[in-house]
Amino acid sequence: MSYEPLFHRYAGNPILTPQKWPYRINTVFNPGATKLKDGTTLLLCRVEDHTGLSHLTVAKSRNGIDNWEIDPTPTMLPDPHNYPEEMWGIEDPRITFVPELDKYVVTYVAYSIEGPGVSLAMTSDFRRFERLGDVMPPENKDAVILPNRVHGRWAMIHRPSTAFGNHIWMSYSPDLIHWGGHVLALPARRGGWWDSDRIGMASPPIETPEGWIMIYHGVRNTASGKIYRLGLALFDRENPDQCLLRGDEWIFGPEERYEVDGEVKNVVFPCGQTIGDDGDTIYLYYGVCDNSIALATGSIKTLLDWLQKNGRPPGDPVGKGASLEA
Ligand code: BMA
Repeated sequence: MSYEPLFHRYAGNPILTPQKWPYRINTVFNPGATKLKDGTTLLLCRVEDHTGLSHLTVAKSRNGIDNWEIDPTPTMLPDPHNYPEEMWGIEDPRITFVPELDKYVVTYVAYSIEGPGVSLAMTSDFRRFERLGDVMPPENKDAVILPNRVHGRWAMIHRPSTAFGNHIWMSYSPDLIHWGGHVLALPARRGGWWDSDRIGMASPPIETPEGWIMIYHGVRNTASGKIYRLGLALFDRENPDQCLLRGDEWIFGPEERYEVDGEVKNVVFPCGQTIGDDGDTIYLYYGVCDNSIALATGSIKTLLDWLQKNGRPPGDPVGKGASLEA
């Protein structure tokens, strides 16, 4: 192992597989995660059926590890009749509990015939979903909103793709529907870096007294395909589009057989985490190879220590230490 192991894989991985599903599916992966008020862990899983299109289904567990109760039928199906942007399915949900609304806000990819965009829905019970529709047009993915307003406005992290790259941005809104004030928050690096092809937020950022910890996925294009790994950055608590520190090395990547080989090779892709009762333990839920769901645990304090030791401040607005990355 060439890097400090900040996350520890659960020995019983993968924890959710297509074989364990109550109805016939192809794959289950990339779940959003949250802890309900009664302490139950809820995963909103991306499920792909044999058409190749995805929907979302709830799995719940008392301890967040085993004895998952899975909805017997799809929980949230695409609704292309009312929301044409969902024509080719809905994918990769991320969940934020928003105290001001007393609701969960789910950001997800709506796969339209013009490409993937970001849609938003609100729910109290993960049974009924109130859709707000497409809030970021294609091509855009990997979105989540912060739980509280920032200087009076809602804040969303997202990842537009353009001919100039696939970078992480933050945008602001008075009403969760109209978004502006766009800021480039974290660029993909260039050249030979592990995160040079594209980056996107992984699980929602974790608020700490030192700032927001962002676990992000970074992709490298190799001769045998893309490799999805995870990196760490720290953002200012009051001004969360300002990156304070970014680590150079990836901190987690495909190593185990279930992370290396599957429907899509070499993919670890978290969309959610929960925090343990000690306030420190991170339960990171991640899709593996677009096939199954795995669990790894880490510690907020250890991630912060690692960032203080290994992170470096951004060099300029278009790339940390541009001289190093160019
Ligand atoms: C990304 C997303 C993820 C997927 C990954 C690897 O672009 O579409 O849903 O897990 O590719 O295929």
